[in-house]
Amino acid sequence: MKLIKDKVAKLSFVALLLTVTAAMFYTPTASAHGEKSQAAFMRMRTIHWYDLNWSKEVLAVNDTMTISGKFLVFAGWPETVDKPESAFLNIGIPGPVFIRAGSWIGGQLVPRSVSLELGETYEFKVLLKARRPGDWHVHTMMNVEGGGPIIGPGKWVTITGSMSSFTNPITTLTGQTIDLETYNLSNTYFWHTFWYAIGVAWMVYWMRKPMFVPRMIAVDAGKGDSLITGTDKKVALAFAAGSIAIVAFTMQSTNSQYPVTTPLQAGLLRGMKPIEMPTPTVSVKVDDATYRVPGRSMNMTLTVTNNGDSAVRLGEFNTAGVRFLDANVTEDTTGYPDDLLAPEGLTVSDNSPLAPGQTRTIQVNASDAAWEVYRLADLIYDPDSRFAGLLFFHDENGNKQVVTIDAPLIPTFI
Ligand SMILES: [Cu+2]
Repeated sequence: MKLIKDKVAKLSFVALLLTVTAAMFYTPTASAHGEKSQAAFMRMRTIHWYDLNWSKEVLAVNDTMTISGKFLVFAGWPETVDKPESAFLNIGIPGPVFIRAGSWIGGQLVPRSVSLELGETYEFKVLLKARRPGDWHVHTMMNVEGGGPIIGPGKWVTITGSMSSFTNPITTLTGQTIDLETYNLSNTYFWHTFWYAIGVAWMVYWMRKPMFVPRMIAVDAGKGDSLITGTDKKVALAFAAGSIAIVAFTMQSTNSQYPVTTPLQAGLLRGMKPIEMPTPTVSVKVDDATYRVPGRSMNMTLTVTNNGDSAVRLGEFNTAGVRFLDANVTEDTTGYPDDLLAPEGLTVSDNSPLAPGQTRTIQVNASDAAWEVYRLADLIYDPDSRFAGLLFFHDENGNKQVVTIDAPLIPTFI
């Protein structure tokens, strides 16, 4: 009996060790960071990110890269998300593995929150400087006050090198060049330690003598005054006067060491310059749109009219960052994130060139694992079964034009 017990104990121990080891080595790599769990219709009907470009996929610590592109603030903005009256162009990374050296909307530096208009398209650029080695999934994103984070497509970027070599030099308007990575750190440490030590010294001064029971007895016996001696009063005065003197003196010396300081710069930036988008010469009417539940595709019936002077073909449908392409018309050359790119995801019933002046009704099928992986299929759980997206038409000269579509998206069940 004992033998069996020992064996069981031993085996349990081995099992425990294995579990712990397995847990230590199991590092799941998430391919999306937050956006998948957000309501599908919100992702489809808020901000459309497109023409994205990541200038690098691998870079060393201290090197810079840019993420640039355009975003369209969808006109049919959901009710439960405040209008982007006050929004902030952010970047989605796990802490400052990069630092944001600059960000621009329409050519203007945007270190503060900005006002965006529904229906407008803006051009943006973010300059990132690598700080921490590793593989990072870098997202463009927009924080909307009263709305939350609106997460754009994420792409894996690798940083090599060593974080200890990271520097962040800036030259102030007083002509001094400092490294923001370490600037003022020793000063911060010094003053916190200094005042902490004074606090401790005050406590230790009183803790030298018995603290509780004898004092309680003395107070109870009506001899409380005997507990504070003349020396104690002098020491208390020294601490009080000393503290005030140190504050006054060091404030003065700080002011003379840094004679020019300004308050924190803040305030909403209005008047962001949108792109003057040419009125599309292709007009599209969504006759109906459905998706299979369960399934990984959506179908649309579109009536397309070409009012331009060059024949066009449908090259892409883009919704919630997922790009469905018709490989016969276009291919991606920007290194768009694999998991969001369906290079042959778009099937069009008749995608022959649509001549100027012609109208054609087409069946369009957008199909890819991304529909399920990114949980756009979870629209079935949303309280507003409508979608929105961008269609890209290509003309004979290789010009591209964008048409926004939106319509109800009706589920079909098997
Ligand atoms: Cu991510």
